[in-house]
Amino acid sequence: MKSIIRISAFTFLLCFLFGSLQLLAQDTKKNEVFKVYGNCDMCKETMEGALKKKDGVLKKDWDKKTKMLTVTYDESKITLTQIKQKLADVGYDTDEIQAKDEVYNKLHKCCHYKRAKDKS
Ligand SMILES: [Cu+2]
Repeated sequence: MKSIIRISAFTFLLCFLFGSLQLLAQDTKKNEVFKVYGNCDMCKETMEGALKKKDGVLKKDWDKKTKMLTVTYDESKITLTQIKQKLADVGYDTDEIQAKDEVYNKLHKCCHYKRAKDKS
């Protein structure tokens, strides 16, 4: 009889631990919406392709009209700045991080969006 109590207590403890671990894991999920400069569907593909699940980006959706990118990411794996850096690496500016000119220049002609830092 004693062992049954012990086993159920153990099971209960396990469930409790597992449950709280799952809660902790969910807590690291974050949602952000921010502007990414771009033009067209090709831009959307490039941007979204740069943000990978294995790096911690769970969901991404760039709106061509509003130029707003909605991301859901795992804070324990990637930071918002790192996400913006990844976008800059493939040629897309955010207000925080700008792409290098050489990367921007390599973008397809139709993807040459008007840059925030453009003087023209
Ligand atoms: Cu484009």
